[in-house]
Amino acid sequence: MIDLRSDTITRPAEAMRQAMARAEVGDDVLGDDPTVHALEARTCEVLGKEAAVYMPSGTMTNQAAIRTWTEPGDEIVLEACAHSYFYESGGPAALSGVMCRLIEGRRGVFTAEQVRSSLRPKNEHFPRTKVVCIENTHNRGGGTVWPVARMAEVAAAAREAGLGVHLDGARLWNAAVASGTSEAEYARHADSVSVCFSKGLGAPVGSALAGSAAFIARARRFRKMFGGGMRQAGIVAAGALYALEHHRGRLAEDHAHARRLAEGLAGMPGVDLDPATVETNIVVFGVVGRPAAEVVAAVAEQGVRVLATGPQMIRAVTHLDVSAEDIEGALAAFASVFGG
Ligand code: TLP
Repeated sequence: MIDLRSDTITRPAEAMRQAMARAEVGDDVLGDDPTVHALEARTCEVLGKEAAVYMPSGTMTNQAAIRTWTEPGDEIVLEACAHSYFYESGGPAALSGVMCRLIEGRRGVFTAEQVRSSLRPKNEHFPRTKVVCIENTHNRGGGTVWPVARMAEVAAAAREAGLGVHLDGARLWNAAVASGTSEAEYARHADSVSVCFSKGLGAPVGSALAGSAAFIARARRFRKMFGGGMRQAGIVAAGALYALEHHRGRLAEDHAHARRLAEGLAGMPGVDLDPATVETNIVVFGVVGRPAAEVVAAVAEQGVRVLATGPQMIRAVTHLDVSAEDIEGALAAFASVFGG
């Protein structure tokens, strides 16, 4: 099987498993786990933030951040296809009781002007808007990288209006490698940042939320409330720490594989894809004249797994466990299905 459904599917290799097996542990809810502390400290360094907290998933870091920024009845501003809105099971409504004000981005990226025009004056009729959320890279946008200048403009518009900025940086590592802008440089334009160790970095479990000490202290309470306080979490944190130290540098390889996949696919009849839109490890393409689900089933029969992300839309994601030969294998399977 060549599994391109997501970069979440990687399994820890031997060296990572060794690091996990050797990890020193303690009860993290009681603040005693040295490996979790080390991961949180290293995450702060990489992001240039004061404090960080380890959590089981990216969904939890995003939702805990939203809850930390708001009170029920408040409003958050997000892109219309943002993961926190689109793929987190209605979390903002259920867990924070907030309204979502949506902005239509261009492949997930929006402008400062769009932020300004979505805001309303302070008045008792309106919900209190608290935070603008940015997703970099943008998943449904197709792994889109935010130029740091655009992020700075959007952050300035948010701050002018007294709003916070939350960055869903589940794939910030990919954005940093693709753009040459460091994670810390991006994170400077956000007050809270969520990063994930179990996507491109290939760890089995976990994300971190970073920000000011006061923000993270409040977020810790919501981690506990949402059931994310883990005990001897050092075992999994060690995998995350290993990933952070060893797997960031190799992401360019995943991006090259995605580009090769996109170039191959773009030449096939029935595929709607401009390879220039593929900036990182996510390839999103349209299928013309037949349902995406049918194409997904047909390539699965040939040992290639991808996801239908819309009636006519397919997503393929490259990662640590995909080789250059796998990409050629996937292209051969697609060619036989599309008749390229
Ligand atoms: N994305 C998953 C699915 O949920 C769609 C994937 O396969 O890409 N932020 C972003 C930008 C994400 O892409 C994801 C996961 C999350 C947050 C949530 O992370 P987890 O899966 O750890 O809850």
